[in-house]
Amino acid sequence: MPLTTRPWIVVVLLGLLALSPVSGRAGVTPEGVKAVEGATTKPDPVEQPAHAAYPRPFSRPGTMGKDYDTWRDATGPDIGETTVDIRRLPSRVDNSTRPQFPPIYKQKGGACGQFTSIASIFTYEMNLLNGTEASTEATQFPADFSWNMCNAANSAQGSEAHHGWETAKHIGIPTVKTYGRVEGDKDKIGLWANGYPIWREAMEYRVAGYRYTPTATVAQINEARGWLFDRNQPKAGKASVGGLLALDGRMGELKKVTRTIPEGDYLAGEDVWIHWGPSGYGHGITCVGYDDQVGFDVNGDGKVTNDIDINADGKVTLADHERGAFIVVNSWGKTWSKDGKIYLLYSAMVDPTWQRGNYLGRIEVSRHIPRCTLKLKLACNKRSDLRVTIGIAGDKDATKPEHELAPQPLNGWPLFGKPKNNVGEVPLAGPRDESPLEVGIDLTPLLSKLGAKSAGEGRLFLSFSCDDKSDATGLLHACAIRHYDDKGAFLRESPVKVQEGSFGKKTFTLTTVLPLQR
Ligand SMILES: [Ca+2]
Ligand SMILES: [Ca+2]
Repeated sequence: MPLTTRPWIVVVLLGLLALSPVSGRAGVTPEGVKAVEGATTKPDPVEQPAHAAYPRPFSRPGTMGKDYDTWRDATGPDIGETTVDIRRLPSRVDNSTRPQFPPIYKQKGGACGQFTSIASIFTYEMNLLNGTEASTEATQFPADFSWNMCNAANSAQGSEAHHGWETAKHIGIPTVKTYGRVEGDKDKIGLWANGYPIWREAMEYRVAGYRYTPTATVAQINEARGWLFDRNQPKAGKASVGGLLALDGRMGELKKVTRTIPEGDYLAGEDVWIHWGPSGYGHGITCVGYDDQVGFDVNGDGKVTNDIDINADGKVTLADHERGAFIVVNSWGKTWSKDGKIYLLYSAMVDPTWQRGNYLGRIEVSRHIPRCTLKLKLACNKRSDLRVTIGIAGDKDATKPEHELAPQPLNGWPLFGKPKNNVGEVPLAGPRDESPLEVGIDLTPLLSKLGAKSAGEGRLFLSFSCDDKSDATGLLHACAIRHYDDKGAFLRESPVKVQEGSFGKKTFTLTTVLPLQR
């Protein structure tokens, strides 16, 4: 049976999930849902095919509402739109051995979500797109850039994978070489990238779409295996290159669920997780492949089986499988579990006490060439309260904008909500640093709204203020418009004169002629 999206299944599932308490990662609950540890969320899923779903609140920003389609700008097929033919799948795939996969990292702080979503998955996908290898800092992407956008300048704060992917959608991700680090020490927590070249480079490397799917049935595991092998898009005569998947595991009391494959069995001596940890909070990890032969005798009956009802619920489902496992890369260093990797039985994905562990996330990346940008040097003593809008009009004599943009980072990242997973109540540059920050904002999407009728000169309208209820203040130090050709090569910079750029409760506005380039 071809796997197609069945809207009624999505609706039913969303309805069920909406009623379910949800455990949070490291206490992080972007939509303010209180973390409930060990809560029973739903019964074992019936055998459902793979389909896109939103297990709120961790799979997408709650502020975007229930109709937000996180895959809408991607060009590849959505989950459930491709046929999964398991006959083509090899018994083992390990994409971490590909040259596009970055080194295995050892995280220092709470950035696991960004190690998975950006430093690992984004780096791998971007290298595949670019035809490069992830062996140098110029082709690796950092955990810290996106983490500092959402950790509220608090080293104990966790983050979700979607924070990194939304950062990549909205402003992009710079390379490690340009940004300067994969992850900083504690003194770098909450610091934003200072320097136009970093922001300009970030604009090129983007996420087009991301998607979560429940993975707790045999059909759903097969779809995930197909994504890891060739994205369920076989290309005749071409080598298959699969994607990666983001996982959110529960990491308490891991010793209770970690087993070593015994002598005489396939891959003897390797470690395998037979369930998620029985306690603790979530931890972002990366699913890099699978091995259908890896198994463990979970119920101790002397056999490794997939066809015996070992959990005594009267039916044989994925939950009863003792053979077949994902290959998982952790960000706890190259020597953790011998080689930084571990096996995770497919059946561990079926866990009604750990809803997050039932889902996998994936991305499609894209390249973007900015043609026109804004370079700003700006200070504000409380970045959560900063409000900046950029407007344009196609006529240089216009008195008001036709289109406006409120860049996420210069408006307190409203997408990420309050009070957690936000920018933090700190100065714009970072904690204890009231010096100005130099940033770049891409104007290309805004300019494209003017359409073909506009040529010659238009008008730019800039507005700087702080939230109505805030005593915060700021100062615009410098402003320039920059143009690039269709290959991204720098053409020219047009400085905009700033006389007295202070703002706070009082709005500071600036308007200038905008050269329109076609
Ligand atoms: Ca057994
Ligand atoms: Ca069973």
